[in-house]
Amino acid sequence: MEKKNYKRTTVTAALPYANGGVHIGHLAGVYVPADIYTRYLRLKGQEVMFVCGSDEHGVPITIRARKEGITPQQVVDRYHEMISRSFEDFGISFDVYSRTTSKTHHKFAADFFKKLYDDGKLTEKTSTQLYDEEAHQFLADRYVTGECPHCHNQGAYGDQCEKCGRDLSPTELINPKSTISGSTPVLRETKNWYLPLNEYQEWLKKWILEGHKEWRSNVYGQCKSWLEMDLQPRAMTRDLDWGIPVPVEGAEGKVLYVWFDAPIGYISNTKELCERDPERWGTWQKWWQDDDTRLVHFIGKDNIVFHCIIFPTMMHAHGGYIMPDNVPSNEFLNLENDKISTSRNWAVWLHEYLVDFPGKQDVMRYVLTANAPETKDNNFMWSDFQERNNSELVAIYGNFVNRALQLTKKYFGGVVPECGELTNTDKAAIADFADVKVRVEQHLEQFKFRDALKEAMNLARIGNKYITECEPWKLWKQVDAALVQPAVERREDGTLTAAALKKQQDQNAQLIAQSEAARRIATILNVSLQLVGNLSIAFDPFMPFSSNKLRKMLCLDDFRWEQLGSTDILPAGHAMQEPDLLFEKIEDEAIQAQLDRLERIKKENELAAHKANPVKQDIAFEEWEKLDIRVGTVLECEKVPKADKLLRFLIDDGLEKRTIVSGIAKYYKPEELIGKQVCFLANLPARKLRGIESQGMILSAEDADGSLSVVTTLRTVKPGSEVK
Ligand code: B3M
Ligand code: ZN
Repeated sequence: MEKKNYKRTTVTAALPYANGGVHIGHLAGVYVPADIYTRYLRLKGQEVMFVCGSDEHGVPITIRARKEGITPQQVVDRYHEMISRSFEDFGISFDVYSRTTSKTHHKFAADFFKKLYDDGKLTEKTSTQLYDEEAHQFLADRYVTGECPHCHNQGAYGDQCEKCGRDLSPTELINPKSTISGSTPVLRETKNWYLPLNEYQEWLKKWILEGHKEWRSNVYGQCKSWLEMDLQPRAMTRDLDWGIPVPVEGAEGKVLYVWFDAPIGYISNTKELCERDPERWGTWQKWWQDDDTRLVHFIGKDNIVFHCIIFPTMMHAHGGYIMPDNVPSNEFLNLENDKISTSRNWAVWLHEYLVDFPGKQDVMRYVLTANAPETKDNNFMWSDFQERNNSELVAIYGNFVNRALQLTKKYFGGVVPECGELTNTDKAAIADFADVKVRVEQHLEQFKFRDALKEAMNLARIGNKYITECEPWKLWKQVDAALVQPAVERREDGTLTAAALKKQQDQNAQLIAQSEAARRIATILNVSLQLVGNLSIAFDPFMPFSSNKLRKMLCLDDFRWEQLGSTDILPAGHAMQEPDLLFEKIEDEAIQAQLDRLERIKKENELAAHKANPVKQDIAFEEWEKLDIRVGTVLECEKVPKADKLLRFLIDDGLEKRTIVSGIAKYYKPEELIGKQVCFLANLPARKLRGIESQGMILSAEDADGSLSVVTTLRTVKPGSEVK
C-alpha cells in the first residue's frame, strides 16, 4: 500500500492481564519496542498518543481470586497498582494507563456491543456448553481442562492447548473436568451472541493479504493461514459473572467476552485521557476515527489473530473507525534456555528487577532491545546481560563519554573548546556519523529496533576510535601546562558561576593562542563532544534515563532529533557540569544471585512436578514379568505422511523385522535415529495407526514440559536382548 502522510499516530501496547506481574518476555515483546517507537515520534515533534491499561476481565482473574479466596476486584486492584507503578519506574512513557474496570470503559464497551446488536451485526445462537452442576455455572475457557483432541495433552484448557498451540472450545476436550469443583461437567443449552467473522472474510483478505504485504512476515503469515481457512462465527459473550454485563434483554448472567472488551479498552482509555485534558488531546474520535491518524498496535505473537482479524472486524462492522496500519508483533523470549512461564515462576519480574538493580532500567532496556526476539524466539541469559553491560555500555558508550568529558575538564575546565581547522581524520570521523539520523530512522520506521540500536552504539565506537587515533594526551605534552590554572570554583549543582565561566573562557582562549598543539587538542575535543551530544539524542528513545543523565552533565537542555548527525550541538564556550560515570560495572555477585534464584525455582518446580506425578501403586512381581521389553536396532525410520506426530520404524528385533509407529516426530529427525538402538515393548497386541500396523511400542522418557526422549542402553547389545 502506498505510504500516506499521516498527521498523527495512535500507538497501543497490549493490555496486560491484571493477574500477575510484568516480566521480561512482555517487556521485550511489546512494551520496550512500543516505548522506543513512541519516544522517537515525540522527539521528532510528531503528534502521538501512547495508550495502554490493565486488562481486568476474563477467566484467569476469577480463577486466581478463587484460589486466593478474595474477590476478582481485589485481584485486579492489587495487580493494576503493581503493574502501573513498575511500568512508570521503568520509563514506559504511556500517555494514559487506565483499566478495563473503569466506568468509562464499561459504558463504552457496552455501547459498542449494543450498536453492533442493534444494527443486526451479531448473530444469536443457542449451543450446548459445559456446565458444572456442583458449582452451578457454565464453564467458559479456562474453567475446564481435559485431553486435547489433537495432541492428546492431558492438561489442555477449554480455550487453548498450550502444548500444540491450537485454539479449542471447551466441548472439544476429551474427558473434560471442571477446574472449580473437579467434577465432570454436563452439557446444557445456552444462548450467546456471535460475530460472524465468515461474512468479513473477503474484506479481511483484501485489506490484509493484498493491502499489507509490508507487515512483518510472522504477522502476515499468521493472518494468511487464518484467512486461507474458513473463518467461523465467534462468540462475543460468555456465561460468567465477572465482566461487562451484556446490554441486551434476556442476557442476564452473561458478560462480554474478554477479548471483545479488552481491545475496546484502547479506545475508552483514549477517551478518558481526552476528557481529562481536552485542550492537549482534543477528542477521542481524532485518535480513532480520523483518516489522517495512523494506528499501530504493538503486541505479542499470541495476540495476532485478535488484533489483525477480530478487533478490526468489530471496528469495521461498527463503522467509523480507522484500521491498524501496522501490527508489529515479536516472537517469544526464553529465559536461560527455558520457556518463560508465569505458573512455574520461570521469569524475571519487572518489579523485582527494579528492586534488585536500582537505577539500572536502561541496562535492561538495552539488553532486551539488543537481543529482541524480532524475527525468531530469543533467549535471555544473565551472563549476556552482564556482558553487554560491562563490555558494551561501560566499555564502549560510557568509556567514550567519560574520556571526552574528563579530558575537556582537565584541559579546558569543562568548557567546550573552539573547533579549529579540520584534518582528514576529523573529517572522516564526522562523515562516519553524519548520516546516522537517516539510518536510525530507516530502521525505526520498519520497527527494526535491534538494528536501530546498533547504529546508535556505532556512534560511540566511532568516538572511541577517533579519540584513540588522535591521542590528545600525547599532544598535551607540548602544551605549557603552567597556563592552566586549577579548576575554577563551581556552584553546588556543579555549574560554573558567570564570573568563573568568563575566567575559564579567557584562559582557554589564551591556551589556544599559545600553541598549535593546544589548537589541535581543542578541535579534537570539540568534535568528540559533538559526538557525545549526538549520542545523547540517538540513545534517547532506547535509554531515556542515561540520555537524561548525560544531557545533565552536558548542560544540554534544548535539543531536537533533527540535530542528530550535526556538529553544532554544543557551542564553543558552553560550560558543562562535573562529569560522572554514565554506567557502572555489574559484578559477578549480582549475577550469581539471580542465577541462584532461578536454580531454586527450578528445584521447587521439579519437586512440584514430582508431587503432581507420584509413583503409581505397587504391582505384583508377576505383573512386571509379563512385560516383554527388548532392545532393537533401527533399520528404517521415516515420517508418516499427513501425520505430523508420527514416525514409522523398521526394527531389527533379533529374530525378524518389525514395524512400530511412534508419536515422537516432533522430537527427532528420522535420519538421527537410523542405526540407533531403542527399547520397545514387544508383547503389546498389534494395532493400526494411520493405516499402518504397529507391532509394539517404543519407550521414551517424558520431560516435565512433555518433550520425549527415546530410551536406549548404555552399551550396544545384541538386537533382541531382553530388558529386565
Ligand atoms: N490481556 C492478553 C495477553 O496479555 C491480553 C491482551 C489484551 S490486548 C487488547 O496476552
Ligand atoms: Zn494439543
